Amino acid sequence: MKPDLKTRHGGRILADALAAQGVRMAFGVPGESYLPVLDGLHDLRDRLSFIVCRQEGGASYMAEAYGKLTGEPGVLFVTRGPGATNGAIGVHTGFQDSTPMVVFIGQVGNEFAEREAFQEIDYRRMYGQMAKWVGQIDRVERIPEYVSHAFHTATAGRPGPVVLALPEDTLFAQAAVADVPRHHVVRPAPSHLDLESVNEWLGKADNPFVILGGSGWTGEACRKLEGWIERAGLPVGTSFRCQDLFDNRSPSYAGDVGIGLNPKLAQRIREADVLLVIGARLGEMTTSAYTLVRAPVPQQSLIHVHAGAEELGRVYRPELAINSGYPQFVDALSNLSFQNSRWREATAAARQEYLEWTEPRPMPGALQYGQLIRWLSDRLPEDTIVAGGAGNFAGWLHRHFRYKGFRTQLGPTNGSMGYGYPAAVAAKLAQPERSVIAVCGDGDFLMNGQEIATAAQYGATFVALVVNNGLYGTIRMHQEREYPGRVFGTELKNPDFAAYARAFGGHGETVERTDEFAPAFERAQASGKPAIIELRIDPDAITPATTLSAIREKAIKSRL
Ligand SMILES: Cc1ncc(C[n+]2csc(CCOP(=O)(O)OP(=O)(O)O)c2C)c(N)n1
Ligand SMILES: [Mg+2]
Repeated sequence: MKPDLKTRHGGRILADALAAQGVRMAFGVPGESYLPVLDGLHDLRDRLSFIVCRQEGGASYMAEAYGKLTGEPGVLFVTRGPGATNGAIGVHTGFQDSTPMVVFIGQVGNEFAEREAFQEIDYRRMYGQMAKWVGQIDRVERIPEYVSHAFHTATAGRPGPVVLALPEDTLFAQAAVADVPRHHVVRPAPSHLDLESVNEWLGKADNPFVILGGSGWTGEACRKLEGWIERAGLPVGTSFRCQDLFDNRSPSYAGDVGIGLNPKLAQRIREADVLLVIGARLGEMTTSAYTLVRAPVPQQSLIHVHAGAEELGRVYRPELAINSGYPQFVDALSNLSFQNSRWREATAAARQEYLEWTEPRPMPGALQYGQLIRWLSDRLPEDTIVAGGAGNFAGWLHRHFRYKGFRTQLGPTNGSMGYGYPAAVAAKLAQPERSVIAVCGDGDFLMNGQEIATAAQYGATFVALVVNNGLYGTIRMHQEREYPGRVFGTELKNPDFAAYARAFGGHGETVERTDEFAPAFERAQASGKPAIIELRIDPDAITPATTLSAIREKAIKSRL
């Protein structure tokens, strides 16, 4: 029997398709190009909230952070040309971070296509390299099929962004079509043979090391793996900005394998005989520019486990290439067990090195930023979500904060500035019961600081730290190393960030000394408003370990 189908316009069909896929929150900036979608979302407003943002850059980061945090595709709506171009940053981030996302973009009607009509862009070409798939829905009755395809593609194997263009005529047209049920998340599992080989290679390893990374994990899989690794006595590192995949307090945790890597940890990885890599792509940041693991044939026996078949053998020719989802691999791994006292000794030594490396050191100035990060790490609830952006200020966070559970870190592995603030907004809206903080640089924050308006509008209350050194510090550091003393294009004149927060109805604090921080943080938390604490640090304190002046002097000496 044929179902009794109601006729709906394209916008409503699309909104219903999203609800059928399980979407409960979407982010965007409106445009006249997709008015029927807004009308459809209006009907579903009790089930699906649409978070209206101030700039598509912020909105796309929010959708990305939502996808990263929940594992469900982050959904973004942007308008034609200008919206699509502003929104590209979150799509690039989602691609490099393997985050499931589905991005909808308004498109000129088919009657004007290919004329370079108002704001017209061919999104297949524009987003071709940044998305897993780019489609355009030209027939209203096929909307449910395209949406189902998009959600399957975004979540399958190695997750990533999918882009769908919505020509105006498709959205205004009417059809009587059925919804498609929720997508499956398609992930492979390892074979018996894969497990036998892992058993064999690990069994004969004297000096193995495990690296975890990537997306597609679950909290349960992480906890299970933690137990297994601790029983086996293996040392573990986490790839760049994936520090929350393993409890940093575990005796097996040896540190993060990213920028500002502990040299002793680097040596351990270089000298490992077997490297078990689960989920990490082994990208440039994780491999210290492909030096920890030699390309294309690694010096270590590499066991590479990845959910995306195309990632296996892409850079490295592994000894074992295992195409598997991570919960599936961890389940299978539980059937193996190892006892090796040499591993335990190495793990204990690696742990000791981690503890020494992550102790905050004194830095120039009255504000000891490293100590503040450690204070927060010791004091915040274990499941606090810490959203960070890109810049040297993040180095202290990576080094001194101890992540204690799955999805407590939101960071852009593509090093994209402006991420932390909107990511924190999305995190607080997605999981309001958890505490959230954002850690931003002065340059980094103002790339999306306008989203404090979104935080205020929707009641996303959390504390953001803005680390003010009056510099695009990272670039200044590289500049001093390459062209010492020739400062150019890296200095910033900043606003009063506390006043900025207040102008949006938020709470603002300015902290110049270490002992001012704790009371300022308490006040900010108690304010019940989106809060900003500006941290005025000494610009000479350029990393947790060195100063700008030391870098300059070294560069000058090396040129004499
Ligand atoms: C969107 C974007 N633009 C530019 C860069 C290049 N970049 C990397 S770090 C950085 C400076 C960061 O400055 P700030 O946020 O103040 O942090 P600091 O390094 O001073 O701690 C720049 C410009 C980038 N990574 N992302
Ligand atoms: Mg700065």
